[in-house]
Amino acid sequence: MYTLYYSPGAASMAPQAVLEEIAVPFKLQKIDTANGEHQQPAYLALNPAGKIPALTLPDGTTMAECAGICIFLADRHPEAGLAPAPTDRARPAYLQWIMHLTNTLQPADLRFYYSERYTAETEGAAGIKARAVAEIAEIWSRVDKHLEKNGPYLLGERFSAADIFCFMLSTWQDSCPDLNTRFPHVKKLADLVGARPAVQRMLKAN
Ligand SMILES: N[C@@H](CCC(=O)N[C@@H](CS)C(=O)NCC(=O)O)C(=O)O
Repeated sequence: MYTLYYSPGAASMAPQAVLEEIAVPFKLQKIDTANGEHQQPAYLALNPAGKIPALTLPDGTTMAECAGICIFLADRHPEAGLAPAPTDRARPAYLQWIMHLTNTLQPADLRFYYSERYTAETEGAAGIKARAVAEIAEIWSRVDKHLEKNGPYLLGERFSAADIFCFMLSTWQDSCPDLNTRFPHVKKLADLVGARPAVQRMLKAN
């Protein structure tokens, strides 16, 4: 059985929604980040980076990185139809979107939520946060334009794990409070993904 180490509202949401979509048995193990459980030896033994999420596989090995976990699970369970196969023409765009989101939007969100970690001077945090807000809006704007032309999903009519990843990021709205009004095509994708029973189950646990 899979075990997903999660924290409510954290980057474990996308892997959890993917697990729900592929409908395999899995266990949720909550990590109390507010009390620093993710920095304790027991969790660091699973993920030395001390970040949420981590996933223990049925064979006992553990992996981390939310985008990697989503890609792995979608490939390991192709019957769920969450990922174009490596030979599929949609595969490059699928990988491009997940990697783009995890390499641009997600780090900008981290700079917003943990701005004090990105400066050695306490007064520097506000500027880092402000820059992150601007960058996050720029990235959402590009995603919105893509969806306007090619939506409703990142791969057009085809739903994939990339949309689940995009959905997770769209729920972090403190860093983009006007997302729903400014980026209506992102909102449309989020509404479609958020209405899926598997995603609803994930949201309930968060
Ligand atoms: N690169 C990691 C980043 C994960 C990450 O930063 N997770 C946050 C929660 S959303 C976390 O663990 N925060 C606790 C901390 O950094 O102290 C991934 O994509 O899985």
